[in-house]
Amino acid sequence: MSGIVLYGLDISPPVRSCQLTLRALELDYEFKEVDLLAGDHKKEEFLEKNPQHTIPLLDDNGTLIWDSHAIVCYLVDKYAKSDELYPKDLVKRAQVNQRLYFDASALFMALRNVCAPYLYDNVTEIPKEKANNIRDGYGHLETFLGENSYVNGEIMTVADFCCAATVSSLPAFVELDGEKYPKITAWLERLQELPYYEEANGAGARKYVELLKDKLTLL
Ligand SMILES: N[C@@H](CCC(=O)N[C@@H](CS)C(=O)NCC(=O)O)C(=O)O
Repeated sequence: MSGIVLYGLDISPPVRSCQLTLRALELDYEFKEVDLLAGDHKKEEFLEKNPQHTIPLLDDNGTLIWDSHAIVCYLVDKYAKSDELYPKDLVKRAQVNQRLYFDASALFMALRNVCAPYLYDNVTEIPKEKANNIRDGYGHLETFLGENSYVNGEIMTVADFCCAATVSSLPAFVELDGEKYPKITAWLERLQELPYYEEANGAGARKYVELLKDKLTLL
């Protein structure tokens, strides 16, 4: 064992982006399940490690890091044989960071703002503005992809893992219309060809969609 522990749940999109990165880097790791619905993340033992009580949480031989975007960058910087997944070049890195922050602040938040009220407070209606935030996220990503194979050009980076983990989960709330978003659809199909995609993201994303689809009503 490498001494790397990932705390999470496979239905969680940001946990899955870390799993995609760990698998892309061919790193061994232990997966410790944190059951959010059972309140594991609010227990003293977990709060001591991550006072923000979010998953994923990485424990790399005692170094604790949370927020999936920080985790995936750290993993590539520390363990990758090349900088392809998270370039060291200042401009390229800034461009990848832009997509990472887009996922962190817009795309994933559009999902979380619907999912969390349902899971924790049984809010079963999706107000128009929250559904529109999801549609805006799809629209921006479609534009970013343009004629490129990946979100930052022709080379796959950790930004693809973060955005894909979220986008493959969003159909739980707003359908991803292949005719309206052909670039996103083709990009997801491209990522699905990765040998580790299904285990790291595909299965968990399907579970997430099955768990939540049709439980909420669009207003
Ligand atoms: N920006 C964070 C978001 C993490 C997040 O919100 N995770 C959710 C599960 S998908 C969670 O831990 N929710 C429990 C809580 O916030 O108390 C990341 O990328 O790691």
